[in-house]
Amino acid sequence: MTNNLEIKKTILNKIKEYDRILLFRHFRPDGDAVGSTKGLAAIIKATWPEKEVLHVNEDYAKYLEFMGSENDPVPEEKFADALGIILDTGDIGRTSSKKHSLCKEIVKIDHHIDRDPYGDYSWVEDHRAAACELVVDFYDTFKDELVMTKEAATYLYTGIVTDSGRFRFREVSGETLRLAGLLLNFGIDTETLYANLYLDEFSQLKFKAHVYEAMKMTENGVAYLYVDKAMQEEYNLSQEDASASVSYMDSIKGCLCWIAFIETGDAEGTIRVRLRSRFAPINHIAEQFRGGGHACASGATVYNEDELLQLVNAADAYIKEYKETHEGWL
Ligand SMILES: [Mn+2]
Repeated sequence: MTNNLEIKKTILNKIKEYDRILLFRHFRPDGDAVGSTKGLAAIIKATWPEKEVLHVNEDYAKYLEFMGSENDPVPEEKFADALGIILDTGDIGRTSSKKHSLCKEIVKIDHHIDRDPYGDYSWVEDHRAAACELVVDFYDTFKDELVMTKEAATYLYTGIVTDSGRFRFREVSGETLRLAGLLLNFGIDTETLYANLYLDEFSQLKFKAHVYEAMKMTENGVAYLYVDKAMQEEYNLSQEDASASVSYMDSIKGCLCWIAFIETGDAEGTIRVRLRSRFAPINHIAEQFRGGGHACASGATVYNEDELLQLVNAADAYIKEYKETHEGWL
């Protein structure tokens, strides 16, 4: 823990040292990516109003629009003397903008497995439920110096709530709840937050009904679904909406792994894969198909139906073996 205190002190000093701080997250953002960057930005701005704090992202997610804007126009000349902070991004190839390479120095703050160490200063704790949890821990460590606001607390709480599956995933610890509790005391409007997270468009519910019709199940309990372009058009789905379909399959008894294949419609025939599992870590399957991620939530890419079926078969064989060699799964 002393080590982490050292790196946290270093990061605090770096933030103090620079007049301009540029924040980056991973592309195709989720609530944690947006929450951790916007939350840290809000803390820095509240603590040091004279500092320039900007978000450098080249994409956005419509379903997170309620969290507000996070694409600041930043002219090239503003990078050379700036500190770049990249949050919630395990692999530097997945950043929301490549312009981080123009920054004078880079800080990495993340909770993914550190397979691709990067940055001049790196603080990674892969047991944390969310990158937002690290930002709240950072605030808590230096709370005599840092200013938390209701706005910052709301961003950070949103990230913890979304990345932990509403405090359901195994990474959730007593510390997660303590830090989330600390945020709640800043007066977060959780009723509005959860309305933003849960309300569905009518068409989305129709899509959900379709998912339950169309999903398939292998012999050993791998549920999977292919969301082709026609389906995405029929139900007016963004890529994020289509990817979200994976979570619709998460509560089937005896099914330890569920996978959504999303046709992107690009020239290469790219099919994006979302893998999820309960009890049995499945990221090694993702790694065999150009992907990776968390033990029970990972992503991969396949390029045709053959590869799609290979992946399903690999997952099925692994789940069969897992069930034969483990007890207590449901
Ligand atoms: Mn995250």
